Amino acid sequence: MKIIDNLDKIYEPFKNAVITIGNFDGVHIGHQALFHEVIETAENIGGTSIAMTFDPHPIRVLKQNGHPPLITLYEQKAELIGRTHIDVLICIPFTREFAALSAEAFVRDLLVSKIGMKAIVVGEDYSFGKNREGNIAVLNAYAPRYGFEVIVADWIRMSKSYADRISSTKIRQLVANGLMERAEKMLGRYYQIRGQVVSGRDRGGKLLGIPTANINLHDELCPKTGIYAVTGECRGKAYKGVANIGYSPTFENHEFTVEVHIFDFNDDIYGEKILVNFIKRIRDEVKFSNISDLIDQIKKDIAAAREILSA
Ligand code: RBF
Ligand code: MG
Repeated sequence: MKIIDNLDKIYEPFKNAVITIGNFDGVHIGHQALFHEVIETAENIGGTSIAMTFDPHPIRVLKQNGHPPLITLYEQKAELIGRTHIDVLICIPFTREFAALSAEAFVRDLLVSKIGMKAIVVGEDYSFGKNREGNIAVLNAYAPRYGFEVIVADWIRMSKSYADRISSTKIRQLVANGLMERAEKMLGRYYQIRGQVVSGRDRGGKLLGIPTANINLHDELCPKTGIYAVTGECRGKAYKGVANIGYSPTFENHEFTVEVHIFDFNDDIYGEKILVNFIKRIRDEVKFSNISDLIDQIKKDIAAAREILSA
């Protein structure tokens, strides 16, 4: 997949461009279905399959405060879109100026003239452009004028029920509630966070005999506090482990941490990048009245996680 993150680097229109546009937060199975429709349409007309997305996420630019945490930051999003075998990812640096573009200017000047769009694949509720004035009816009106086809893809649902539509909002709620297996079904993969290993309180290894890698999260969605069976990757090597997200209430300072105890592992990985896949939530965090009860419980968690991960 070719990645273009600057529109000035598009020197000529793509051949028979088939395009889908969105934030694609999570690159869930609904998004994946859109990409496959784009790829198939492009194959039929000997064209180029293109996904267009935005970074930063438009709501971060347009809303002053309070945007939902993201399921996928740009790096992972680009990686997941690449796996679908889309030919080109165009990432638009989203600015207020870009947001002010009218729907017609966006379609005519950018999509048709610059990119060479011959077909656009959109979900049923697609809207775009300044004040979201563009929608499917608008696209259908422009289609004959500017010479492209509009393909509306059905929502992907988990069941036949309308309420069972897959959406990034639902996945955020599932993750925030620790319902990792349900999130996994909608994502088509495990929910993953990425971060850097930072130095912790040095309490896990020394006091409890259970070392943990503390992870510095950026702006991603964090699963509900609690204990989880996890897998992951660090230094290109796969691992299994158990994660704790929360405040370690047994201790005084109640500092929020995301930490992973990696099985059969003792390397120094401070500063390294780590990926963590959340497989299943095991329990809530508990305040223990003494450290040896905490250690006993963590040993049980490790056994439970090993069992879950061996299945
Ligand atoms: N701390 C608590 O206060 N209560 C817990 O229930 C608890 N469960 C944990 C489970 C696992 C699998 C791990 C790795 C840690 C847990 N911790 C818990 C956090 C523990 O106190 C922390 O790792 C050490 O204090 C080191 O920072
Ligand atoms: Mg630690």
